[in-house]
This record gives sequence, structure tokens and C-alpha cells, in this order.
Amino acid sequence: MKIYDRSGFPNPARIRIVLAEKKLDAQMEFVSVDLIGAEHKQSAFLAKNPSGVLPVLQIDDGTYLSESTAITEYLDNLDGNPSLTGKTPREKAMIHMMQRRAEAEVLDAVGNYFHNATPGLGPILQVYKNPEWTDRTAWGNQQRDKALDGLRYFDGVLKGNA
Ligand SMILES: N[C@@H](CCC(=O)N[C@@H](CS)C(=O)NCC(=O)O)C(=O)O
Repeated sequence: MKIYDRSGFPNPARIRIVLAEKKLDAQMEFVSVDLIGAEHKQSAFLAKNPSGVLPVLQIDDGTYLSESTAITEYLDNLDGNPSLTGKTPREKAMIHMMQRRAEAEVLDAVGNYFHNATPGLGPILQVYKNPEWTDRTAWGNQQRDKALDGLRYFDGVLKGNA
């Protein structure tokens, strides 16, 4: 199996954590994609993942899988121990719900803040520009506040589970 990723970026890190937990690192070939040079926006990479984002997993039959949740599910189902995506219907649903909540309330908001209220990745990578965003920085800062609220929520959840 091959994983197209980049060290130091959050979504690739999600899969590195899965690989470590499942002890699958040794079976994986890591292919580093030059995000700063916009390699992921070139046709060769877009053929693997039309969304133009990392990570992407290539499995042994040649299929490309993207979306961290789908990659996690695939790797988890190769071998049930430890189980990361749940075993019972309740566990599976709870994990799916919390994962989606973490993406919506924290990860997406952090990305929006980074891209809109900080120098971010620079103009080459800001492929989508909404002309109606008259104050992108204000919106970006609002996303920062949303991410901080999300982190407070997860702090509470984790304290309750300690
Ligand atoms: N929903 C995707 C998000 C992937 C994503 O946004 N990856 C970032 C790296 S952390 C990326 O490739 N960004 C490049 C860009 O947006 O140009 C997933 O779950 O894998």
C-alpha cells in the first residue's frame, strides 16, 4: 500500500496516527507530496483524488482512496485489533458522530481560519475566491472562534470520559 501524504499537515497526521495504532507503518510506502509547490493541484495528482487534497491511500489492487474517514475505515477493517471505528452498532455510530463533529467544529474551522485570516499557503493555493467575501479576515476570525468553542467542547467530553 502507498500513502500520499506530507508530514506536518493535520489530515495526513490523522492517518499516521491510525497506522501507528494499527502497527501498519511497515506495510506502507510513504510518498511525500509537495503541497507548498502545489503538486496536489496538478493533473497527475488530481487523477488520484479530484478534490486535490491529502491524504490519499493506494491499495494493492491499485484503487485510490481519499477522505481521512474512509481511509481510516479501510485500514481499521483490515484487522480488528485495536478497533478504531467501533464494533457494536452504538460504538460505530458514536465514533462516526464524534468524528464528524470534530471535523465540522474544529478541523474545518481551523482550515478556514488559516486560509482566510492568516497569510496561509499564499495566493497560488487559494484556488477559490468568493467575490462576495468583502471581509475575509473577519469571517476567518469568526472561524477561529468557532474552532476555539469546538476545542472547549471536546475538552469537556474528554474530561467526562477520564
Ligand atoms: N476531507 C479531507 C480533507 C483533506 C485536506 O483538507 N487536506 C489538506 C492537508 S491537511 C490539504 O491537502 N490541503 C491542501 C489544499 O487545500 O490545497 C480528508 O478528510 O482527508
